[in-house]
Amino acid sequence: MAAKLLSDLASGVTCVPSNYVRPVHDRPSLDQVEPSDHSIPLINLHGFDGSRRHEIINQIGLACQNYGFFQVQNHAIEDAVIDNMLKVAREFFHLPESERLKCFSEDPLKTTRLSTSFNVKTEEVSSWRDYLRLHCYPLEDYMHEWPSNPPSFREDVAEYCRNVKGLAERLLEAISESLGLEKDYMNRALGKHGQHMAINYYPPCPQPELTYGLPGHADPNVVTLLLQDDVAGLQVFNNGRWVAVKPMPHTFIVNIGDQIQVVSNDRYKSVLHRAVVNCDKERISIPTFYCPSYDAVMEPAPQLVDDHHPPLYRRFTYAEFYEKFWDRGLNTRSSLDLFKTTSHA
Ligand SMILES: O=C(O)CCC(=O)C(=O)O
Repeated sequence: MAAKLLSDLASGVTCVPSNYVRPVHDRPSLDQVEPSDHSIPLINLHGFDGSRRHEIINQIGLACQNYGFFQVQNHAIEDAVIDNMLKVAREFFHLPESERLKCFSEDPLKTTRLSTSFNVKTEEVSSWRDYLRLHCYPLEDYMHEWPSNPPSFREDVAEYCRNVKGLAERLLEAISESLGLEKDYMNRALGKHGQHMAINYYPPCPQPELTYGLPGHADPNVVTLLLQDDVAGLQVFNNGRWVAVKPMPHTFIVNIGDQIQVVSNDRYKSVLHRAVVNCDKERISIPTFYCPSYDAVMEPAPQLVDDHHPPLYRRFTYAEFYEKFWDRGLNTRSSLDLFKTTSHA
């Protein structure tokens, strides 16, 4: 039987199978990527609830305007919570195939599932990635579906999720304030809130110049907090070029998603990013996608609309947006285009 997961195929191949090979015009061009140690702003959150709040909000506002991405340190999440998350993620992907496959599904509507590439039902070329996708809020609704092997999986991941939720809410306060909105504006716009995570596993790849871990895409949600191990792979599109992000231990990489672009009426842009792979090392990255609940109604904040800044997007429910995102696949043309007001489409 053919392997369902890339990790069970990758170790036995010396060339990239043809269904992973991108057309020549759509390859990573790794020699043209900007290798930078200071690729995206690094923001120290120490003092956010006290003396440095104003300064931090300014830094976050500038990062959202100029990059759509930033990194945060001193975020108050303990190192042990992060280390346990990365450890249990690696242990999961090292389990025997038969054990991992218990969670396998190609149905994007399933709230806990292991899959491969992005959307195997709709895409033409596959991506060099396996992933475990979990819904994580409210925890008590989903935890019982999660893998029970490794034995500490549920406990370690739940602890991580609680911590990341707290950080996401504080960042959303900062982003709201940086736009001149009330600090709870964004949190209120999300309805009952949603939180999903992916545990991405990128096996070593014999020809990384031919394929992607994930091709360029913008995130459909509100804000993403990415944790990665010590292997580089994330690249961010900035000023017309791809910039490699150097991994830093216990640091989160934050990017604003399409819904902040909508609420901010395009003051902040949801930016393209991608993951590339390498010949030698497996890589793990763990994005937490902080989302509106499916019934939340998204639209530009009325305070950011006036005669000079007409609304650029129509009202829609997040369910409507999310469905379009999965159906379209990871195209570089954003799903946002489908929700523009007619005069700006
Ligand atoms: O692996 C990475 O660094 C990027 C992951 C990502 O963009 C995603 O899962 O949507």
